[in-house]
Amino acid sequence: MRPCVTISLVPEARGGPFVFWDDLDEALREARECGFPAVELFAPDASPLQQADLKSKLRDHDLELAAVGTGAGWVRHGWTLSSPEDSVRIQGSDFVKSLIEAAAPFGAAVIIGSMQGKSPSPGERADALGRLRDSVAPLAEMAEKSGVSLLIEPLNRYETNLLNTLAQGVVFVDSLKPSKLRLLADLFHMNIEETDCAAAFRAAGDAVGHVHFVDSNRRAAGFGHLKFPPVVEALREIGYDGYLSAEAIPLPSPREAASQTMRAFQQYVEQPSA
Ligand SMILES: [Mn+2]
Repeated sequence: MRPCVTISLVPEARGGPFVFWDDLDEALREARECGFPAVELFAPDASPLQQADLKSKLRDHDLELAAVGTGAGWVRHGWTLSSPEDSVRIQGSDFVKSLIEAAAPFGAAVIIGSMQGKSPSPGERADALGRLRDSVAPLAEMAEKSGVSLLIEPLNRYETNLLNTLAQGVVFVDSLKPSKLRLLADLFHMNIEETDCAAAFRAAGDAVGHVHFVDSNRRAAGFGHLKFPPVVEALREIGYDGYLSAEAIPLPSPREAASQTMRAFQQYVEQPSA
C-alpha cells in the first residue's frame, strides 16, 4: 500500500474534501515535501492532463498520477450517468470518456463517484441503476482498451441512493463482468454506511481497487474517531496493494492535513506494531 494525496483544480468544489487546492505547482511541491509518492487530481476537465508539461512536472517531483476524479461533470455541469434524460447521460459519458483518454498516458485510474447520480425517488432506483449500468458498460470497455483502471465509488446516503455500500458496489461490478471495473472504498462514506468497515473490506476482497484514506469526520486520518488498525489489517488480508489516498478536508491547513495523513500512514500501515 502506498500513500497518495488529493489536489483540486476546480474552484466550484471549494469547501470540498481535497487537501491541496488551485495551484498545481505548489501542490506538487508540497505533496513531495510531505513524502507522498503519488497524487490524485480533481480536474475541471481533461485539459490539465493534456498540458504537455504535466508529465515532466510529475517527474521533477518524483510523483505518480494515481487517479483522476470525474465529479466536475456533476459539480460544474449537472451531468450524471444515471439521469433519465438521454442528453444528460450522453454528455456525462462523453465527459468521463475524455478523462479516460487523458488519464491513459499516465497509467492513472479514473473515478466515478458523484457522476453516478441518484434516483429521483426510491421507487425508481432499479431503473436508475439500470441506466447507470448501461452508461458504465461502454466506459469500462473503453477503459480496459486504454489500460485505465475504472473505479466506481459507493457514496453515503446524503449524496446518492444508488450505491451506498461496498456490498452494493460488488453486485454492480459483478453485473458488468467480465469488465475489470473495481470499487473505490472511501472510509468517510463507509463509516456512515457500513456495519463494520473491516468486514466490508473482507467481503469485497479483490473488487477493491482504490481507497480514500480519511477519518470519520472527513478530516485527515487520525483527526477523527475511526479505528484504523482493523481496517488496515483487513486490507492486508485481502491482499490490497493499491493507494491509500487522502481525500480529506484541508483542516487546519492543507499542509497539516497532508502531514497528518503521512503520520497516520506511518503509524497504521508502515509500523503497525510500534
Ligand atoms: Mn471519496
